[in-house]
Amino acid sequence: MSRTVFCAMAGVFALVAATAAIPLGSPAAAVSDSIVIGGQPAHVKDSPWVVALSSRDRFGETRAGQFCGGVVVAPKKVLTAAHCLNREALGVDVGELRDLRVISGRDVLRGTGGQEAPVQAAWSNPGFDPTTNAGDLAVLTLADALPAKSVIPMAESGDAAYEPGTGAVVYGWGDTTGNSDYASSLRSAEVSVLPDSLCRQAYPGGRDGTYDASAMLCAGELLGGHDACQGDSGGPLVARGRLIGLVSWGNGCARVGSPGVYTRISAAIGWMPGGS
Ligand code: 4AZ
Repeated sequence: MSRTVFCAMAGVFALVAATAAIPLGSPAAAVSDSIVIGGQPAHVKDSPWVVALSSRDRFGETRAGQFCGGVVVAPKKVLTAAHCLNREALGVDVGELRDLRVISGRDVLRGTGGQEAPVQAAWSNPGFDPTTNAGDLAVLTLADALPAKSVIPMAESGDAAYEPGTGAVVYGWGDTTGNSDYASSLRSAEVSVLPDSLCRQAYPGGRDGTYDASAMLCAGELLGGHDACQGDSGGPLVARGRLIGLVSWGNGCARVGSPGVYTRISAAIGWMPGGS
């Protein structure tokens, strides 16, 4: 993960936790010249399916241990990115993470609203390819059910929500500037589903990664300016009231000509546990 494309804020924090306050390495370099992601405050009362993943053991108390986003797709089932849970991101195997929690119903990370649910089981897609980022999806099972109103439906293959030009919204507590200015309260940014051809062009392979339309979804703005960034990984991309993507990777954040790349939900419904 030393190439331009780097997606886990988790990795940054694990690094910081492990080595104290050293300057950020390649992740910061990847986004240091990016522009703001162009978001605005969002509220879980309007988007109750957005959750934060937390481990205070690994990432400290400052942001309630937040290191990635997630999304509730069934009362006991939360989707996130596989790269959020790998050893590189966490510094330990996810099975060793005793205090992995799903924070729901809370806008302000350090606030007391909502709840922190322990994770009963974590399943990471064994087919996830950390080199291309294809198949970047994991499923967390909660011991206790969240309210049914917290669940967002997943858009199946052929759903109009995947059509290029469709307006979509991405949510998270990630970096708002590309300079490690992490949000303390939930934010959202409006983007558009972009044609696969744009991401194929932007990410033809090699240094900036390889876009695979069968597993990934391209979204952003033609002129940049609105995007997900570090710390947003695993969080939802929503269009027409349905989940179409999970924040996965990109070249920096909000750069012209470097759209965001998302895990394509329709491609995973068939093989994710309990997906169909
Ligand atoms: C990340 O590091 C990350 N602009 C997430 C999304 C994007 C870039 C990086 C897309 O988690």
